[in-house]
Amino acid sequence: MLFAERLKAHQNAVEGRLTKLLGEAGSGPAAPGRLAEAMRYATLSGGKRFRPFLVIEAAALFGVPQRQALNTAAAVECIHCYSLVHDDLPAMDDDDLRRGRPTVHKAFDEATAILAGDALLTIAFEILSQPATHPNPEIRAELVFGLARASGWRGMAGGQMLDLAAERVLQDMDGIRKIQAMKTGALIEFSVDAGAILGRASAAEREALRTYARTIGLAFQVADDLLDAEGSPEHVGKATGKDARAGKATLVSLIGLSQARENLRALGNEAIDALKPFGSRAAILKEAAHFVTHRRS
Ligand code: GRG
Repeated sequence: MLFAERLKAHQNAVEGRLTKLLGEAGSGPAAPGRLAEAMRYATLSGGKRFRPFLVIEAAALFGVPQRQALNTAAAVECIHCYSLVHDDLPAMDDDDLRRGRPTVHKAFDEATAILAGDALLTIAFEILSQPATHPNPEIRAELVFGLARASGWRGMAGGQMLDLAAERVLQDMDGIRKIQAMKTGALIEFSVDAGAILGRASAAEREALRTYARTIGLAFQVADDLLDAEGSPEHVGKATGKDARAGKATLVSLIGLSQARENLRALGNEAIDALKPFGSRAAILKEAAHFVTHRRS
C-alpha cells in the first residue's frame, strides 16, 4: 500500500476511535453538552493525524495490529488537539484559524476553549489507563508515564513556555533546537516510543527508533517554520507569517530559508539512516520521514 493510502486508512480508523471515545465522554448526564461539543469540534474532522500514524506504524514494526494501537494513537491525538486549542488562545498565539476553520475560542468562547483543552488533556490519560488500551497494566503505566513526560513541564508545555519567551530573548542554534525538541519533538518522540512499548521492543530497537523520532521531530518543526515563512493560509489551514511579525527566533530567522531547507533535507536523511537496523520492515517509516520533509500543510 502506498504511503498516502496508508495514512488515509489510519486517519479514518483514528477518526472512528476518537468519535467513539468522545461520544462516550459526552453521553453521560454529568458531561456538559457544550464542553463535549467543543472537545469534538477540536478533535474530529481535520488534521494530518501524523502522531497517531507514528504510533500505529511503530507498533506495526513489531507485529502489533492497527486495532490494538488505536486507543494509544487516539490518546496522543487528544493531547495534540488540546495543545492546539490552548496555543490558539488570545493569551498565547491568538489565532482565528486552525485546520481551515475558526479556532475553538472563536467558534465557542474563551472559557469553553480552556476547559475543552483541559478535558482533552485529561481524557488522554483516562483512555491510556483503560484495559482496552493494553491488557497488561505495566504496559499501560509505561504509556501513561511516557505521555505525561512528553506533554508536561519537561516536554511540550515547557517548550511552549520557552517558545513564548523566545519572542523577547535572542536565541542561538542550541536554544532554538531545545525549544523545538521540547515543544514539538517530545510528543512526536513519544508517539514512536509508544509503538515500541506496545510492541515490547528491545532496548536497542527502542534506542534506534528514538534517534529516528528525535530527528523527524526536529524536521517537523523546521518544516513548520518554513511553511510559516513561505506558505499561504489557504494551503496551510492557519495564519502564516506570524513568526516574522512576532520577531520570534526560529531556525529560518537564524540561518535563512535556503540553509533551513538544506537542514531539513539533512534531517530527513539522518532519520532514514536511523532505521537501518530494521531493514525493509521500516519502509513505511522511511516514507514518513520523506512526508515530513516535503509536507505542504
Ligand atoms: C499550549 C501546552 C501548549 C503547547 C502548545 C504544539 C504546540 C505547543 C503549539 C502548536 C503551535 C505550532 C504551530 C507548533 C509547531 C508544530 C506543530 C505542532 C504544528 C501543528 O501540528 P500538525 O501540523 O497539525 O500535525 P495537524 O492540524 O495536522 O494535526
